[in-house]
Amino acid sequence: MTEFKPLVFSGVQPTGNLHLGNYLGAIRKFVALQENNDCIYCVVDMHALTAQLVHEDMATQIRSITAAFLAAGIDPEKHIVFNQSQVPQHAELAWIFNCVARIGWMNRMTQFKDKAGKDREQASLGLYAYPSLMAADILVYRATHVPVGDDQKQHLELARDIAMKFNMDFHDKIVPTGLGIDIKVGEEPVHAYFPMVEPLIDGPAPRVMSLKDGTKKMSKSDPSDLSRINLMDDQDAISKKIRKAKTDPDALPSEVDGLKGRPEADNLVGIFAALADRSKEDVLIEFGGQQFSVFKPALIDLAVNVLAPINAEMRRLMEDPGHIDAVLRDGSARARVRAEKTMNEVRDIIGFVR
Ligand code: AQP
Repeated sequence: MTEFKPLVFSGVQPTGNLHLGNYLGAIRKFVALQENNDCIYCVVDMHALTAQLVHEDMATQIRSITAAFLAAGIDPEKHIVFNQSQVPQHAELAWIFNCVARIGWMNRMTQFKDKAGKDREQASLGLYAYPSLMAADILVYRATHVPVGDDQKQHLELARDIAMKFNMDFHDKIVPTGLGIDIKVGEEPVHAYFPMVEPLIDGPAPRVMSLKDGTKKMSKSDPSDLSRINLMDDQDAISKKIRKAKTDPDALPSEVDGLKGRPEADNLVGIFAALADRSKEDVLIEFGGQQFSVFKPALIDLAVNVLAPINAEMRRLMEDPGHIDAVLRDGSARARVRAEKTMNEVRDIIGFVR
């Protein structure tokens, strides 16, 4: 059975300050994966239009996410760093996927329900079709692995459904053109053009929660800035936010089971573990039985140590927007070559004349 060549793809929206959840759930994993993989990392600026059309600071936001990628340690020469709107093939494949995806599938997407809120009639068509563009982002490179936070799991399942339906519907077109390869879906071998993407969601903090409410995801759009640690926060802000983070009155347990029913404690231990590259078990061996008055200062020191160099490098990079734009132009040119190859093959499979 032929395998798809492993390729990592992921993206981040330029929709506000990057926070610790984006860093631990996504960007930190991007950095680790680049050691042994071919990687493509994208600032998904077209996705940013789905919830809000007009962004006065769009260009700055795009540069800021790019700066975060570079400051965290992503190598834009060995890998590809670019912004989505410079590679129109994403939108072209998304249209085809809009015609592959079923309305019933889209209706099940919980992120649409959350983001559209009560007034669904007023949500943009783009917000509804967001997961189809996300599938195109990944599959226009026929990427196989996608590091994301836990909140994106459902969208990746949809990307697999779209890939599978395309593979099935065009089965007799893929085989004669010789463009597909054999993959195994469960026990069944299937001749496929698009791979079944694998989400990479592991680690001790796959879903970093709000510092104010351990049952809510840490999010850029939370109106309370105290709910999140921003990558651009200085030492004082980080320290204040962790000191004010909601906790319960009990000491930390010695085992992970003891975190059940204690969402805030679980969240802070998960953050500590992810920042220190340790497991939660290991962190609790050190801090089990201790009060938050001991744990929080240790977490502050750790967070400042990890985030301060990234913060300083992001500020330095942001002073030279010309350099950031050049990185994006170069990455986009290389991404376009790969994406156009896929699109030519997709056009042939569909039967478009070219
Ligand atoms: N709280 C989180 N914990 C772990 N991972 C997270 N991610 C986002 N929030 C958390 C991951 O970060 C990557 C980029 O996310 P995005 O900016 O493209 O979209 P998002 O998930 O909509 O981010 P936000 O911050 O939550 O923004 P809003 O407030 O606009 O909804 C993704 O891999 C995501 O999983």
